[in-house]
Amino acid sequence: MDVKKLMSDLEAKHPGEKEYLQAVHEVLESVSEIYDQHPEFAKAKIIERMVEPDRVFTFRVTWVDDKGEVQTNLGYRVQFNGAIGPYKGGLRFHKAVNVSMLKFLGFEQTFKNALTTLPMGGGKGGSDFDPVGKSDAEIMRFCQAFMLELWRIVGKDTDVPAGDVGVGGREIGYMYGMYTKLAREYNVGVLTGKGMTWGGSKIRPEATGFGALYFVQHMLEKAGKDIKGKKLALSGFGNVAWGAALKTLELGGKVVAISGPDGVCEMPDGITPEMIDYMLEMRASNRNKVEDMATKFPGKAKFTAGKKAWSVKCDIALPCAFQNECNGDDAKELLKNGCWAVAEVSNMGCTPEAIKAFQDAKILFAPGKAVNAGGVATSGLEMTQNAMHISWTEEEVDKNLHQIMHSIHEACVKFGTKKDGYINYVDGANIAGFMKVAQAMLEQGTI
Ligand code: 2IT
Repeated sequence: MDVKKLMSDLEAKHPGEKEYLQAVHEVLESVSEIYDQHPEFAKAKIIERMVEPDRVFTFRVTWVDDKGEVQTNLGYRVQFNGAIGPYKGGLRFHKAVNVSMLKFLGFEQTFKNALTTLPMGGGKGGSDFDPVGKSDAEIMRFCQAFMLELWRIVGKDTDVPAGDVGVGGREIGYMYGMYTKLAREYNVGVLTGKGMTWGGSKIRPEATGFGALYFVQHMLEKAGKDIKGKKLALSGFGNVAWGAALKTLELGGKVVAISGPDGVCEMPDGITPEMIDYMLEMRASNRNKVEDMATKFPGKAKFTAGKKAWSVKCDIALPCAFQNECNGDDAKELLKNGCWAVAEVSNMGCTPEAIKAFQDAKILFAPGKAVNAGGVATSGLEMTQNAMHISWTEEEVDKNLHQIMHSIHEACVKFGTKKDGYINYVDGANIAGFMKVAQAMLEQGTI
């Protein structure tokens, strides 16, 4: 595979789509060798087909704010790859959302979903709507206006969105309400992350964070280590960081930092259950400030403006917020402070420079598409329960989630172990996901 040529062709075709090109480049680097061992892939032009989304929808979303002013945002749904099942992936509401960001996320989602062992294709969507500072009524009106367009695109067997950054249970509820009104279809399978009284799955809210910690447990176990008593630094304070903090405590680890766009909260004695509960209020307030934690718990959390979680001394770092939130300089600082394991819980949380620094230092590093796959996997379990018109118990869902994370870890080890014994989890995840999607595309012919 000529990675350079493929990349320069893509750059010419999609100039300026930075995040998308970054995500594609990483996968091409990982799969290049195995691709060349399978001439049937090149013959069918699998890679040239796989890097392009099946289709991209763009639409206008117009709504009225609390002052009575008319607002217009852009809405998107990227149906990236449907080879192994209906499109599946979250909706992101964030002011920086654009086609490049959603294409990168849809591309990553395709491989992630393949890793879950469940039959789900890759998709992603969202809007440049900025939830920061918005009232609950504004959130509702925006979600309803967004669904006025989205409902024609999605469906339980075609495309099943869920939450992502800026979209949680509340937003899914408002969108679902509008969907049933428009489609007059009360089948609960069209969105996941639903409420517990209308088709949601137990453990789905916690699943991304819980799954990440299960993955970390397997990774540590394989390296002969244990999470008990270890210090963890987390970025963000949203749904993902919340679930990760809950499970960390349960497993005997100590969360010593969380962060936000405004700075970092350091907690030398570790986060407490009350503080973890408060993270939910912080998210719901739409203030987007981690400083609120230090204001609420003055003796326990110390806020420093303008600093990242990576400035706090830790054993294990968990990026839980946004793409490229940990860069080469951050990686150097983490390594200098003795950090020996990094697991991306956000999608593409580390820059290529940061990943290289971790891998050169031979510390444990695992990528988002493996670590955070528990979220979408549990969405898949929600779809299964919806299709069967039943609800599983917490124990049943958690057991399935555990098994899935175990099998993802195994797949990474199988495809990522190098001659010297070092496990390159990035290669492992990319190759395992790629092989499954490539095989499906090959068997379905040239379409
Ligand atoms: O990035 C992700 O995997 C998600 N935001 C969850 C997607 C889903 O469909 O549950």
